Amino acid sequence: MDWLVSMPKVELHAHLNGSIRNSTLLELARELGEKGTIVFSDFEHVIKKNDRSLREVFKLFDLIHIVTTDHKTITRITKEVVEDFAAENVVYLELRTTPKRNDSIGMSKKSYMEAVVEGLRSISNLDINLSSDDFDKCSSTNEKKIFVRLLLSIDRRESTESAMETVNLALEMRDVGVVGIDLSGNPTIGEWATFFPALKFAREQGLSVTLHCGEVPNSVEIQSMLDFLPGRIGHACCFQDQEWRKLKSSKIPVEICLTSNIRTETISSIDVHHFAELYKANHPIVLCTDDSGVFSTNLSTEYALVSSTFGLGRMELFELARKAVDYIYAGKGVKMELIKVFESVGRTLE
Ligand code: 6MZ
Repeated sequence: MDWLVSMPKVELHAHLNGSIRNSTLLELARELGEKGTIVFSDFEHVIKKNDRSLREVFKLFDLIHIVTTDHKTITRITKEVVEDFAAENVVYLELRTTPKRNDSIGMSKKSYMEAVVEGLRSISNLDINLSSDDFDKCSSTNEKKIFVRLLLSIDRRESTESAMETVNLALEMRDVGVVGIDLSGNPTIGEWATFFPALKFAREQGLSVTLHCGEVPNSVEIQSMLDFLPGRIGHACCFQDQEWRKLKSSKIPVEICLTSNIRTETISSIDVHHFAELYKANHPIVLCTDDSGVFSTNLSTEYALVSSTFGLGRMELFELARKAVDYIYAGKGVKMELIKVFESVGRTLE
């Protein structure tokens, strides 16, 4: 495990609010309980529950949003989440979050995202590189270096107009590290046709797009999503034979979130997870955490799980981590820097 923690890693599927530290969530919930905004004991029980259905997970997210949705808290959790990923040697992080509007506290989607960016900038003891394409341009000499890029999520509850607003915000924020758009949220809600115009526009404007795809069986939607040819998809759990064939021929990289899929009972047990089939077929895959806070995991643990379940050795785990660099949404300069990082560690393994 120590070795897996020290290995450089790339995280491409992490939701900000799902990655909140348990200790922070409990602290914030306790404070709101004292103010009478929530009943803390209800909250405590839900947070500590382990195996939740996918529906229960989305109920939990609604609770988390009550606790986290003010500017100061968003700034705090962004800082903590990046620090946690850096601490386990994640060298490139694509962090995704849903810009939220809350008129009662004067929050717009834009001010929400500004709070996120403030969180990134407030990290003083890390070499955090937001807009530059080159590690060497970092001024400080701290040992931990991490590139962070942002994806703006469209929640499946949103309207076309609201989704379009998020895409326009992403375009405005390209110079502070926004590289793409994600479609996420409760997969039993919303229609592909609602989001399609905004996603198409995003891509036409040069943003990368990743989609939560096949979290529940929905053949029509899965086919439409694969036809869209997104840059990556997340999960791909409930695919039929025909969809597997289409996915494999498309070579669309899949963000694999093992613990999340097991905890939400989207996959019945780890040994039958489609990781094995995609890995054997040499299909592009990247191991990710999804919601490290909600599912009590981290990226090193996900690699350890692959090792213990599917028997991958050190070289194979390292290759898996290294190949993820091919699927990042940041530009060429960042890719080159990451290749160098992996090359230098790779030499010590030969
Ligand atoms: C689909 C998910 C998710 O955006 O508030 N989210 N959407 N499937 C999943 N796997 C179980 N995990 C998280 O982070 C939390 C939001 O991310 C999406 C949900 O919309 C959730 O409300 P942000 O930072």
